[in-house]
Amino acid sequence: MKPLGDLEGFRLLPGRLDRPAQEALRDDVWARLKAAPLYIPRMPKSGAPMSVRMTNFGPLGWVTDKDHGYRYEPAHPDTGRPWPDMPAQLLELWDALTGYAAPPEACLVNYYEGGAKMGLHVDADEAAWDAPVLSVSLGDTALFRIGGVLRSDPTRGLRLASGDVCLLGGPARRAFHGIDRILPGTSTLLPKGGRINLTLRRVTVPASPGTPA
Ligand code: MD6
Ligand code: FE
Repeated sequence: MKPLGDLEGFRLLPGRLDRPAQEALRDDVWARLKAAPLYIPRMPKSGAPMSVRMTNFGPLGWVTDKDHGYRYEPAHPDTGRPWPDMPAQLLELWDALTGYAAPPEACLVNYYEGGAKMGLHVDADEAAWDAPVLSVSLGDTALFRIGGVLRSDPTRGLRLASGDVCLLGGPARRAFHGIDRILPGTSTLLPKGGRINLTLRRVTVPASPGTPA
């Protein structure tokens, strides 16, 4: 566990997944991309394409397009089919690291190649704000940037390498963060290079025990 300055709730677990675990997870992701192909997400209103390609696993998936903006949907926007199930390893990692009483509902898959990056943002489309977001990195190293709860807060950069797991929980759950760039040639995990980031989120507030359905 590594506190980030005063950013309580941020945890970086370098090398949490060893090489065999990374290979198994890569293969589980790969196998699911046939049913849920990577697509180019578009920004709300402008319709400008993002530089990463995306897909999702699990009962809900995070999507964005010109007309309807950021939201969670139960089906792939191109195929109309439900998202594939979440790899078991990811559910185990969630249980082992979050201590959250309910399983994650969405696994967003971000695929970076070439000059792909992701601007500073807060993951804010989930009703379950009390649940952390858990991220797993595979492939080439990324330069990750994280600041505070205001976009104008000072930021710091750190590297996310293949097999690293990071958690944004507590106050850090609302911190601005993004990916400046990917460092090509830093991993042999993905045959064509690039980087895959998997972020697990709880979206809906779990029913509390004893609440009538
Ligand atoms: C990425 N990660 O690593 C983008 N969000 O490609 C995120 O946006 C992220 O790493 C929430 C929690 C952890 C993250
Ligand atoms: Fe994020």
